[in-house]
Amino acid sequence: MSNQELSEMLFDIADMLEIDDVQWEPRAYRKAALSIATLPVDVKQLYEKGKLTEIDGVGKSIAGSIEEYIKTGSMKKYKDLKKKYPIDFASFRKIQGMGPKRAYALYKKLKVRDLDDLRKAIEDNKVRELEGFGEKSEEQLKHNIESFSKVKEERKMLGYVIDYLESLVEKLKESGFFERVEVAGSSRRMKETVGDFDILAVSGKSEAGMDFFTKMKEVKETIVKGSTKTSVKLDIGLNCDLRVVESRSFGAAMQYFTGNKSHNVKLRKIAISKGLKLNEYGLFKGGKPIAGTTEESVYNSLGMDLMEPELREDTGEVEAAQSHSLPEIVRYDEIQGDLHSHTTNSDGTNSIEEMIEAARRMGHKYIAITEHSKSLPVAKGLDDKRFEELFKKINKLNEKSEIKVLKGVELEILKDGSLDLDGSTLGKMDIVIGALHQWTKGQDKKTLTNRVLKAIESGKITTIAHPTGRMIGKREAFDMDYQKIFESCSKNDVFLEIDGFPDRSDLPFDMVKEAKSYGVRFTLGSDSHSIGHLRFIRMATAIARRGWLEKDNVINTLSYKEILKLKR
Ligand code: DGT
Ligand code: CA
Ligand code: CA
Repeated sequence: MSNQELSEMLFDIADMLEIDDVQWEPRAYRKAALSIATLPVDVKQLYEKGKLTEIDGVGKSIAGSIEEYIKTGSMKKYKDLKKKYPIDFASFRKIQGMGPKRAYALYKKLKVRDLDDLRKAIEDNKVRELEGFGEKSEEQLKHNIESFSKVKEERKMLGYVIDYLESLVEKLKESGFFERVEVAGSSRRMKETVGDFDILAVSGKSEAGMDFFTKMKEVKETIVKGSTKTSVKLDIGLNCDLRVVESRSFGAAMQYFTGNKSHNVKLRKIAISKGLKLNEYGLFKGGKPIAGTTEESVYNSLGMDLMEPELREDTGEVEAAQSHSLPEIVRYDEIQGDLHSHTTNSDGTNSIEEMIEAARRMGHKYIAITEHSKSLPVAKGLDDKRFEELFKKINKLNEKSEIKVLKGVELEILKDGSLDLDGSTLGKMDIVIGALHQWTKGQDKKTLTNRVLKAIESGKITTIAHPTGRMIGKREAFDMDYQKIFESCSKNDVFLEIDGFPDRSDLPFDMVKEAKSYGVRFTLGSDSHSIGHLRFIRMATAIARRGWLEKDNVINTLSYKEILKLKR
């Protein structure tokens, strides 16, 4: 049993309970499923240590089901439901517009069980005839299947799998077969989605090392196995390449396999122009190696400064490294706290005390609690009165705690650009995050842009939440005049958020770089809805770094006191 299999089962149960109109339980199962999918350790190990309920979202009842599955290889609740609903929910979950209830309607009326059945039914124009579907929604489904089921399912969001990757690397290091093990590829560049993992190693016992690798419990299937390169399929559905290289070539190999490809192509051209040859084995002059042990030696010998992997996207970093004008990008350890989070007061699943304690353990100096506002009832948004109560509580907590809580809101920007709460409560807040969650589909580019501009110019908001609204693999960015928005943010000293929640990763890094050129500053937020999400601040920081941000461009590098002084 892999974590991935178990997680899919729990997601399935959630979907089937939703069809049965069961309240609350689907949400609980989804939460547990998500935690398990991204757990860096084997669930079975936790079970053996009696620690199942320490998994975020796993209470007694779900723990019982997991135990049953580990012991007997089957889960009664799952089996019973599956008898009623023999549907491939896992595939449908990847397609927008195919929630469990629609999947069930298609099954009941057309015997659609999986993606192939669905494609056929659409081809035969049968879906449009069903109640609640129609021609338009049939076409929409067709589009969604085409655009997302093929490409996107092969890439994974790094935020969900980075802990897993790091624990894999840790195990390789501890095996004793390798002198060095390092992550390369898109994961090293901290790209928000990754197509596969690339790991580089140095080993005097590479045959044995590769044996160890292919026998790891995370490995589902070996694709190719050799003493210098082995590729496997992992249980989380990603491939992983492990390459063993010579110590003297390690720097050149790290450079090459970190990429990206077009960054490499540029480097190779520069080498050629200097009469040199660059490849994954080193930098050569007339067949003689002149650099390659370290990455720095490779870059320096090409007349360039060494740069952080996050910058290597061929967006000007090669030229900047040549002219010694690389930005000094913000460091992970310069981030003092998290500026976007939720608790059980709105749609989060941990209490404020639990969130604070978890943030403290991470080393944060502060955390902003930014609950939703009243016009977002699906997220249990708060009105003025409830915010006032919450702030009284926060003031009390702040008195005795070393980690400070910033009082905030994720405030609905209403249909016409006005704000969801009035001045007096807003005045008591340390951070006001304006957000678009509703009425965006019906508005054209100009209307949507003006709506955001009005909020920026109100003088009442600190920052704009997840500015493009995109959801990776699910929803495109809003069509807005972003240049105007950047200009106005800069003029009014309103910040833009970099939301590190993996599905959002918003602003995207290329837009961060563009906004920076307008003089915009940024707030970083994990957008946590539970303590397990707090780790996504790292992903927000990665995007900041990929967008060339320096310490001064990022509000989270300020102390609690300095942030309070920013209040308008
Ligand atoms: P991914 O896996 O799609 O998320 O992205 P990467 O960047 O990890 O790409 P991958 O795994 O195909 O290859 C790892 C690195 O190897 C890549 O970043 C640069 C280098 N590389 C791969 N193919 C080529 C190539 O054709 N030419 C050059 N110069 N470098 C390449
Ligand atoms: Ca890769
Ligand atoms: Ca690869």
